[in-house]
Amino acid sequence: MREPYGKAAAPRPNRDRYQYGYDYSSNRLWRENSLTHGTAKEFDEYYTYDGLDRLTNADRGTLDDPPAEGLLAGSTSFRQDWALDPVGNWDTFKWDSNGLEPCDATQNRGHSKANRVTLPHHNSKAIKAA
Ligand SMILES: [Ca+2]
Ligand SMILES: [Ca+2]
Repeated sequence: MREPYGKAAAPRPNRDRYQYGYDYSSNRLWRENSLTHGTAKEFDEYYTYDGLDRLTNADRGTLDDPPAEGLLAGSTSFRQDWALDPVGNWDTFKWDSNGLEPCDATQNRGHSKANRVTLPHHNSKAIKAA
């Protein structure tokens, strides 16, 4: 990169450097941030899919070696889960900041035959549908 007047810009250090792993269906199975390797929080991610190749889980933590083995036990620092109906609607969405039960947020939804959200619930508290 060059700045105006031909002055060379100083190279910027990388903030993140990612490597990825995929399955035979081209689903991303893991993401490793190699710049955080060996730190207290590595911010690697591991993903899970259902039989229709739909994302059902994303965990953040420290990947095992090899990464395809998943995250090291006890390293999970963030988690999201989706339970999907046959047409791909979220029946349940869970989100958690430390990866351990209980989840910080659980949202349950219902859907009409027209595929509209009819029953959103957040942490088991009903929210009036708009
Ligand atoms: Ca790592
Ligand atoms: Ca939790």
